[in-house]
Amino acid sequence: MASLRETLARTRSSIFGRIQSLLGQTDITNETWDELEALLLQADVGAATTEQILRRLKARASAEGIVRAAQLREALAQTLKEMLAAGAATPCTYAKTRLLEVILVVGVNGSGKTTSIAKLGKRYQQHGRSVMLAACDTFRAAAIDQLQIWGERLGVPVIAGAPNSDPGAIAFDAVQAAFARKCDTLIVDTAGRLHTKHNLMQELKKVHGVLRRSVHEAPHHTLLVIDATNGQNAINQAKGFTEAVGVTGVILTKLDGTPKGGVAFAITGELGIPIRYVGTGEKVDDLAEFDAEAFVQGLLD
Ligand SMILES: Nc1nc2c(ncn2[C@@H]2O[C@H](COP(=O)(O)OP(=O)(O)OP(=O)(O)O)[C@@H](O)[C@H]2O)c(=O)[nH]1
Ligand SMILES: [Mg+2]
Repeated sequence: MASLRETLARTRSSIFGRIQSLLGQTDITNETWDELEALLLQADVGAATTEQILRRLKARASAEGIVRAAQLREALAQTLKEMLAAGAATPCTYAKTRLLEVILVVGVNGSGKTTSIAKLGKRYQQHGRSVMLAACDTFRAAAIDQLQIWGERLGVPVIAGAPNSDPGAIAFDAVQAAFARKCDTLIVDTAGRLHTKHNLMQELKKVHGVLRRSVHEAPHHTLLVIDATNGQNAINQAKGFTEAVGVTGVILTKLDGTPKGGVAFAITGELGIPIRYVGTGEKVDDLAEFDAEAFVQGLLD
């Protein structure tokens, strides 16, 4: 299992490392600010969030009478942590608070939904939860197989239907099966889709609606899986999914091997959606609970 620090190596070495060297033994000049802005943009932090970070940092520097670039390091770390906390994340909890907890997982094609579901399933199991998976990606036969293979490996039941069957009907069956078998956690896989495809987003709304009508307050979590390598595109995707089904949290995948880890700041800064988990590799244990402090340290240390 890769550590968060290892996972962030590319983002750190390519860009945040340069931010660290920029903040060296010199006085702060206009160039310092310009450079910092350029580097944050390169790290996929996004224009709006970069502007926000700089505004806060300048206010902090002025309030604290900071004149040396090196002194900005700590102030920057603090500001970045605040930006990540903007999503107001309450910590992940695995305590059983209801009969059946429903987690709906959505996102564009290939973002890492099915793999993340296996990782989540294992995590919930490790906390003593009894997990069931629902294969509501009926679009590809291989997608059903993929989830079933994960189910076998984890030893958790998978509710699936025939390829091309109605995903809403599978969602309905899965809820009934979860109650019948006294499972307390149902994780629902969905087909990858572009946020711009109206009919597919309608289909996703249907699945969401079935869950909402079948279990009190469900889905209790709607997790959007975002591939960090998509950088700024991820922001528009997130907006589309949030408008369609409401997103309560993000799983940021493939942070390993990308220099675009700065997109985390854009997700919380621009969208206000908390990042819940980070994908740190392809294996079932390669999932970390998101921790703003550790994330910023992993980028700047
Ligand atoms: N390096 C790395 N690879 C990942 C991570 N998460 C998923 N992957 C890989 O990304 C690829 C796609 O993962 P899937 O889980 O099938 O993605 P999906 O969103 O379910 O795809 P569709 O169902 O086709 O929309 C696979 O090769 C995964 O192993 C991660 O955190 N890091
Ligand atoms: Mg999938």
